[in-house]
Amino acid sequence: MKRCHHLCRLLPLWLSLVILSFSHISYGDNVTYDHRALVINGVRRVLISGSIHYPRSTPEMWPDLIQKAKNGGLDVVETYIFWNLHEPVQGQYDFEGRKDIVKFVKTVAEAGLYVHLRIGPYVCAEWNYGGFPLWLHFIPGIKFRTDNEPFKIEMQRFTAKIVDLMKQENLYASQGGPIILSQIENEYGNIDSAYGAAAQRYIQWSASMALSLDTGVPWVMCQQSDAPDPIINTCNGFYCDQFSPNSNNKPKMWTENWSGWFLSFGGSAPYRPPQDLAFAVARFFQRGGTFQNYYMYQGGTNFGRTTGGPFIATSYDYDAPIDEYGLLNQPKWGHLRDLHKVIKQCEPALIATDPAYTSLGQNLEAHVYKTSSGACAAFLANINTQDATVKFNGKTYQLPGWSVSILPDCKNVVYNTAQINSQETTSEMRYLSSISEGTDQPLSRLSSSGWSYIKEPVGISKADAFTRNGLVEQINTTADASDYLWYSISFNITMGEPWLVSGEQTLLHVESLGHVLRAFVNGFYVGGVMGSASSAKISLSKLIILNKGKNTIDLLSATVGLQNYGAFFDLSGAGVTGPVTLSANGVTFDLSSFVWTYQIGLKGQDMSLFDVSDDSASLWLSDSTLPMNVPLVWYKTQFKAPAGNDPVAIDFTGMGKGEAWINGQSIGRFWPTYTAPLSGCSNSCNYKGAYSSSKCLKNCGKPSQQLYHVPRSFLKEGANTMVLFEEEGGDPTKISFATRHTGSLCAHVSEMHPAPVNFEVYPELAASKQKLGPMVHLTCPGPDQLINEIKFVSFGTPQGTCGSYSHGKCSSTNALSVVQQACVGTSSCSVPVSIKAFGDPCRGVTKSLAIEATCSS
Ligand SMILES: *[C@@H]1O[C@H](CO)[C@@H](O)[C@H](O)[C@H]1NC(C)=O
Ligand SMILES: *[C@@H]1O[C@H](CO)[C@@H](O)[C@H](O)[C@H]1NC(C)=O
Ligand SMILES: *[C@@H]1O[C@H](CO)[C@@H](O)[C@H](O)[C@H]1NC(C)=O
Ligand SMILES: CC(=O)N[C@H]1CO[C@H](CO)[C@@H](O)[C@@H]1O
Repeated sequence: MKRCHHLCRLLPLWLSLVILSFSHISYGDNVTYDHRALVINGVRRVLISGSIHYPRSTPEMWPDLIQKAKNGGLDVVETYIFWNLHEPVQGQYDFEGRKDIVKFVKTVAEAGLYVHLRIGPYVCAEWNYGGFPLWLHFIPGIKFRTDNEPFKIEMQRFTAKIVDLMKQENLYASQGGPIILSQIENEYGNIDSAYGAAAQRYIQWSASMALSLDTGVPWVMCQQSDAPDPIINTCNGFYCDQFSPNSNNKPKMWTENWSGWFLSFGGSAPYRPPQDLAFAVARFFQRGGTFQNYYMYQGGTNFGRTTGGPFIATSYDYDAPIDEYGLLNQPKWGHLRDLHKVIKQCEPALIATDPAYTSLGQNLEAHVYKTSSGACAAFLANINTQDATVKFNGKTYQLPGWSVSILPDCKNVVYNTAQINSQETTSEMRYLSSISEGTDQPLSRLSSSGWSYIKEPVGISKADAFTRNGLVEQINTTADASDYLWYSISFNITMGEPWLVSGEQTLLHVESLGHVLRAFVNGFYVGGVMGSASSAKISLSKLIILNKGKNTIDLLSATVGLQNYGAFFDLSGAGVTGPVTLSANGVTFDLSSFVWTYQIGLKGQDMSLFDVSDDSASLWLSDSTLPMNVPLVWYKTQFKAPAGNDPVAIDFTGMGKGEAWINGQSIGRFWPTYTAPLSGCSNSCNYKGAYSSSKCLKNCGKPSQQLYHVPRSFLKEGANTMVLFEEEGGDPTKISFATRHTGSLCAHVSEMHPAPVNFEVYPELAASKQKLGPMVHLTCPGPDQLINEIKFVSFGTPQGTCGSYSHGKCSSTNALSVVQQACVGTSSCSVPVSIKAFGDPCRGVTKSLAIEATCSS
């Protein structure tokens, strides 16, 4: 692929298309690197990259996500390759549907972007078992991620398989395709000390194995300071400006810049302020970086049982610039787009030279890229949290705290990371009623009459159950064929046992490696416990009542995503490893080493109750006594898809924990009863100062995840079928549907310190700027939309954030009519922030203009 440089922008569109496609067929790109940058066809490049993982959205969503990435200023789309998706059974490959990596790479190419293919094949990624297929664990003598022959054979085979697949389709840049980079291994340097001397041999082997595959493009290893030449070692983190590669011949590359953070069941929702993310990116380019990748640019959804863990949530939104549903996360997306634009303006200077550093005071830094041919770009950073005034090249500049100003001509600030020019939009959920009728009124539920059910038996019900002496580790036993393993034991009692109180009561105590445990005694549910992302281990203690004669204890152990990170993560176990005891009066009876009966998975799974094409229809009961708030029930209903094209979500409020299928496709585990801790959140997070994954949290005390994405492509016209397995107990009639859409459009600009304006990004402001000073500019997000309502406007001292602005003490009285006149009925409008336009409601006070508007088509 050839990028469109200035020359081809001047050519008629058809001609440039011909040239582009001609070049695509005829030439390969020569991708190399040097000390400054990746070098494509002899030209050093500054590249902005973003992660979009193909299986976390759908092929129907890919073109739109990639176009939004391109509009956001990305040059490169990065994805991992997920081995366990593609080879669920050893030697049986699957590249269909969401797994169609070739189609994904071609879709990126069609948009004119490059691809960074991170093969791993260990990927971490909050993905089940870090991307490894479970069968790998059962290969005799295998040890993962070290100098171990059986492992290396499999790793090489799969890596070669992927490289061959790409080569067959001519997808490497060297063949004329979009792939300019590949990654081998992943963040091994973080944990390799645990593997001793073998770690080094393994890294050497990984490097030469990758190189032997002859992709014609460079390989990288991230977080691997000893990456052997010519593999480029790269940085992952919230900030990477202090990073340097291990050789002066390698460029400074940032392969994972965490745009937010992932969500866990039981955790609050992390977010990262756009000002801090922009600051981190600007600092990286300020200090010599030339390639940076957002992890994630669009996070998406962990469908099915793909989440890692334990306890990674189904939503993988990540507070990324494009949200889980594919809508722009504003103002983050726009603020970064503006940043990418200015970095591109600096590209000629950035690629030419290393930056020259001068101190402008304590924690005040200037870096200047200056070429002999006259190109000059400067970055001025204030790493303090207080605002500062600095002198640079004889001029005075205001630097807000914790910000970088970018001067693409070394004179004029056109971007500051702390000052957001991009308008803000809110994304909202619109609740729908009685889906079965397809109508569209707020906040109603599915009718209870629409549900049928099947009860999942407690304990052993399948013919393939088996017995073992003692307790078994769960993952070794189920090979992750299901989340569930039943542990069952029966015994006779006389009622004279010393571990019974008053002949019948005893304390049942169970120790488990996790992740969730539910106990049933003689068929009755006595209680459950769950672990958390920080500690999967659990123990259950319940007083139970036993009968004379035969008693049965059934323990249901469930996993919630297998471990994906850490040294030897593949060996961290799950399930009831004991002890399991009964006790009273200081006497303990240990059941651990007795004969237990085991059942892998559920009867309903074996019967494919989630599959709509099944022949179980006659088994579903639809009597008036729909079981509610009891564990182990399968529920089924039919519904009409919400009208329109807006993304769809299900609100599982009322349900406990389980998995949901729409027309046979799993949308993932639901668990609205697992709530975030009550504390640790703040209403507004100060972007100033170093960020960490626990710094900015929201949603405290609320369900970690209440809304679950249903891709439009899972739905069809007419009747759709939803099947739920409820493990804990819930009320399916409380379930509701919502669609996600862009709500209000907001902007808030001060008359005194407006954000610097880059006229290349906002050309419409160029004409008026000189005359009128600061402006508020609003544009409807949709192509055929017009501003239809001004929901809020204040010129004076308004407060609050988009969606909840309020008037301050000072407020102009004619603001509403001025803004209505300028904006209503237009697709975009500009309003000056000045007393000329609004009059002066409070002399001597610095005023600002805040507007919230809505658009309609
Ligand atoms: C690719 O580019 C490098 C450096 O720019 C150069 O040394 C090399 O000869 C080129 N290879 C081909 C095949 O053009
Ligand atoms: C319990 O007692 C019954 C008869 O009283 C016997 O058939 C059964 O095998 C015993 N079960 C166990 C687990 O000992
Ligand atoms: C699973 O079994 C293997 C071999 O039998 C053992 O080495 C490993 O520790 C077991 N895993 C767990 C988590 O117990
Ligand atoms: C060292 C570290 O925390 N690495 C994490 C970086 O972020 C990615 C994506 O969230 C994780 O997969 C890594 O574990």
